[in-house]
Amino acid sequence: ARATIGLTGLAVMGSNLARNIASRGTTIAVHNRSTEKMTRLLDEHGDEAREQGGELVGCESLEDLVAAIEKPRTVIVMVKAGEATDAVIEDLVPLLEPGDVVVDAGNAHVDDTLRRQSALEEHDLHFVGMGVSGGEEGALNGPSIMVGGSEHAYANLGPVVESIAAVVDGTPCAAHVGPDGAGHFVKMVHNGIEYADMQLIAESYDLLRGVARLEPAQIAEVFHGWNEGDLESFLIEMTADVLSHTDADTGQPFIDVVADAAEQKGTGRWTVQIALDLGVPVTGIAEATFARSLSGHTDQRKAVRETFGSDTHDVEVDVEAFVDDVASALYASKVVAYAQGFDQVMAGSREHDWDVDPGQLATIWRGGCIIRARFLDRIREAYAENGDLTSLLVAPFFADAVRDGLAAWRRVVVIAAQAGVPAPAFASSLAYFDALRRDRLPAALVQGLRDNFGAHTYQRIDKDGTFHTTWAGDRTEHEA
Ligand code: NBP
Repeated sequence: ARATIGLTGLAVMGSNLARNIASRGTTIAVHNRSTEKMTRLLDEHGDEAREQGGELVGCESLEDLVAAIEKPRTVIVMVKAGEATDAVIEDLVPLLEPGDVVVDAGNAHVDDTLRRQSALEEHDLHFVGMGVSGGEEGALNGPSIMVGGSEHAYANLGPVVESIAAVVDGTPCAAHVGPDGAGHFVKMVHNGIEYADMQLIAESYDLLRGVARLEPAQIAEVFHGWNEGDLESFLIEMTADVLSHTDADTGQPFIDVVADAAEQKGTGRWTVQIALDLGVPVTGIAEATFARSLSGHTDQRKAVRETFGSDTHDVEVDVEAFVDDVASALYASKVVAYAQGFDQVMAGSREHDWDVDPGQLATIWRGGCIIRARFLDRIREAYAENGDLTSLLVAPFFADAVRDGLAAWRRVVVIAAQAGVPAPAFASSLAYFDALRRDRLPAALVQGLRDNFGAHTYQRIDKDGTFHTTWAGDRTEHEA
């Protein structure tokens, strides 16, 4: 059987993606470095694929894989990110012919994607950086897929990915978001937003526990309720699930037996690093990434705890009102996190000439991916109303939401500080909002200082030009 597409790398993500593709009636050639994973996939799921009208064609070598696919060939690489991906691409290139397409479906840094794309271009091969979100479950039942690459590459790949993606309101959560690095870039920012969203949820939990003194099971109920309203999202639903879980060994709430050091694989860090280069203040994602780093600094945490004590201060709150305030603070901070993430997507798009459509992105993030939420529909609507939004914060729907929640947002940040419960993402999102709306920023003072110690010059609000004051001399102003 001639396969429509091929896939190498049959760990959990690759196998599930291959099964999903076959389940749509597509014939897919499959390969893995160690053959055993390939034979197991065929043994366990080969019949099921045939019953669904598709087929998994097992291949023992990359040569066999390439030979099994219709030309021009599309080969998905779903191996460990980094060196393994380079090694597989290097082995594939001599086996392919001009016009063939190599798809990296792992999480890659945009610089790696651009490098691989140029290298393959020299062989007249097309390279696609494809972001796949939704974890293992999504890969099997419907992920969100962000494709970066040429029109030629999307011609064959597009129908396959659109057939396996999650579907919301009849629209598949898969799209060609732009050329070369665009797919991996937006997937990276997606993960960055996911970091911020999870941190905001974690701070909400901590406040409900540390200030309102609710138990994990009660907090699970609160999240359960939130999931019925505007905050409805996969992560909120999953939070209720994790918080209501009881550890089988100890009978304790699961949340109390998990080590409180959050790990990371790198996409959040990349988002922040690239944001610094682009000059985009993604403060929510940065706080979330730093919060994970801080949690792992066990020695420092111990030393500071032993020096200052770990007590929190009792702050009198009406529990029901406080729960509502935290929900408002969470929503408003979430608007900031997404506004910043979309700003970064658009800054990257301008930098690389990708022409990414933010409305399309919100559309394909509505289902399948980890940040899927009712919220994304509102973002899609906001960009449909105005494609040139300066910030999501000023889209009428979100502006109203922030206005309505502002007093509560401030109360929550104040109470967090009074109680001694850290809420870095809540606090910095509020500071970001206040900084953007402030009439005069103290940046004027920073600029004055820079001119004083380093003759870095300044501009004036009342006339054009660049100026320097002779601070050490007669303090006269000169046009620089
Ligand atoms: P892993 O990231 O654990 O990678 C395991 C696969 O890489 C196996 O097929 C392994 O082959 C293969 N491999 C390695 Br390791 N080194 C190789 C080499 N030098 N040559 C050929 N093959 C090599 O698998 P995963 O968790 O399924 O993730 C796959 C990709 O998907 C990653 O890039 C990840 O970033 C991305 N991703 C993962 C998730 C998730 O939720 N896990 C979500 C979204 C994206 P072997 O069997 O012979 O060792």
